[in-house]
Amino acid sequence: MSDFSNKKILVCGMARSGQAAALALHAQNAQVTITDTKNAIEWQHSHKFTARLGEEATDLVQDYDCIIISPGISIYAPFVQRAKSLGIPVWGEAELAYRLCPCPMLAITGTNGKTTVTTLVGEIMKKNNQKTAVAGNIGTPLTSIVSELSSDSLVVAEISSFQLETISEFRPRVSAILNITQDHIDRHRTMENYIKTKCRIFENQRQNDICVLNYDCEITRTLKTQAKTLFFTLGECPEGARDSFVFVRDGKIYFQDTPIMPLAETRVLAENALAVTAIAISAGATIDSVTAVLREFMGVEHRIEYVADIGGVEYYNDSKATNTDAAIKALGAFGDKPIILIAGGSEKGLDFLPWVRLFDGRVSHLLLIGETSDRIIKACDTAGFTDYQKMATLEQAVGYAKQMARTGSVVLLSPACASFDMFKNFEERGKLYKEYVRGVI
Ligand code: UMA
Repeated sequence: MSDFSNKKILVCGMARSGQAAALALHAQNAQVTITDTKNAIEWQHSHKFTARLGEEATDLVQDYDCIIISPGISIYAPFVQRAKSLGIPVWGEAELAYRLCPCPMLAITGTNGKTTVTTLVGEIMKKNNQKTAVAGNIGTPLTSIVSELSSDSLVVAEISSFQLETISEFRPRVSAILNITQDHIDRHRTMENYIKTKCRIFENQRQNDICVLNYDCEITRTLKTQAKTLFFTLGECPEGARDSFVFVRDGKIYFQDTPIMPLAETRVLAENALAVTAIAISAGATIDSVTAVLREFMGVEHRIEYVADIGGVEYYNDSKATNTDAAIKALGAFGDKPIILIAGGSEKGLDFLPWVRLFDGRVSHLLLIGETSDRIIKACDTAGFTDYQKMATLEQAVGYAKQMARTGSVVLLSPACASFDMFKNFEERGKLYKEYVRGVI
C-alpha cells in the first residue's frame, strides 16, 4: 500500500513520531484516527483527527486498513498482536515514511555511534546535494520531512532496532550496521532477537545496493547480505579483499585502493571516521567533502560532550551512553586522568560487570543515581571496586562531584543506562547535567 487516499488508518502513540505520521497521512487524504494510552495530549493539530485516548487499542484495530505504531510501542503489545492475527498490516512510522519518500535513503543503525555517524554523513551529503535531509531516531521523525522531499533529494536516516521491528518494504540504497553489542534486551527479550532485528536493515536490499558493516565487530563481520558488502576495519584488510574494504594503512584511511586522509587529522572516533567514509563515498560523495567534514567536526551534543573547565576540573556530558558498551567507550577517552563517574538510570536488563571491571585505575569515585543503582553496586562488589556512593538526584551527584574533584580530574556523566526513571529522555538528563555543572540552576 502506498496510496493512502480514503484508507482508514489508526496511528498509535502521539508523541513526535505519531504526530508526524498522522499529519503525513492527513496530507494523503487518509481517514486517520489517533490513539494514545495517555488520557490527554497537548497538540495543536489534534482537532483535525478522531481521537481515542486513554484506552488500549486492542478493541479498535479490526476497523482499520492499517495500523501505524510509534517506535516506543513494542510489537508484543496485545493490540499489535491482535491486528497481526487479523491480517491487518502493522507498520512503524519509519516504514510509512519509506513508502511516502520520493528519493533514495541511506539508513544507519548499530548499538552505538549512529547519531554521530548519521550527523557526519548528513553534513557530507549536504555538501554534495543541497537537498539532503537528516532524520529518524536522531530526533526528527522521518514522516515529518517527506513533504519537503523531491526525487532529487536524499535522506540520511538514523534507524533504531525499535523502528526496524516494524518495517516491511523499507529498502535503503546504502545501509550500515556500525556494531552490535548488548542493548534493549527488555524490549527485544533476547540478544538473538536484537541481532535479527538489527539485520532487518538490509533484508530488502538487492545486489545493486550497498551494506556497510564493521569487520572489527564479531557479530557484524559474519553477516551475509544480498547487497554488495563494504566492510570497515581499523586494521589491514585481508589479502585480496580491498574492493570490499575501507581500512587503515600507515595511519591513513583508504577507501578500497584510494587514500582518503590521515586518521590523525580528525577528532572523530576512528571507527566512526571509517564508517562515515564508507557510507558517504558509497553514496556518491566526493573525497574532498568527506575530508572537509571529518576535519571540521567538533562533536555531537550528549556524546562525550565537553561542558566546562572549572578550576582545572573538566566536565563532560555523555548522557547518550544508555548502555554499557557506549559507557565503556567513554571510559577510554580520557587517558590516565582520574574520572569521577556519574552513572545509573532506568532498568533494561543489561549486564554491568564488563563495564565495572574497567573502573580499576580509571574511575576514582562512582556516584550512582536511578533504579539500577543497586544492581550496579552488586557488580562493583563482584569486581572488587569499592569507591561508590548512592545519590538521591543528579543535582546532588553533580554537587558532590564538584566537592570531591581535584585539579586534573574529569567529572563524567556516562550513565550506561536509559533515563526514563528520572527524566523525560537522555536529552533532558544531559541538559540538566550541563546546567548543574555551570551552576545555572
Ligand atoms: N504509547 C502508547 N502506547 C504504548 C506505548 C507508548 O500510546 O504502548 C505512547 C506514549 O504515551 C507516548 C508515545 O507513545 O505518547 C511515545 O512514543 P515514542 O516513545 O515512540 O516517542 P517519540 O517522541 O515518537 O520518539 C520516537 C523515538 N523513541 C523511541 O524509540 C523510544 C525517538 O528515539 C526518536 O528520536 C523519535 O521517535 C523520532 O524519530 C529516542 C530513543 O530513545 C531518542 N530511541 C532509542 C535509542 O536511541 O536507544 C531506540
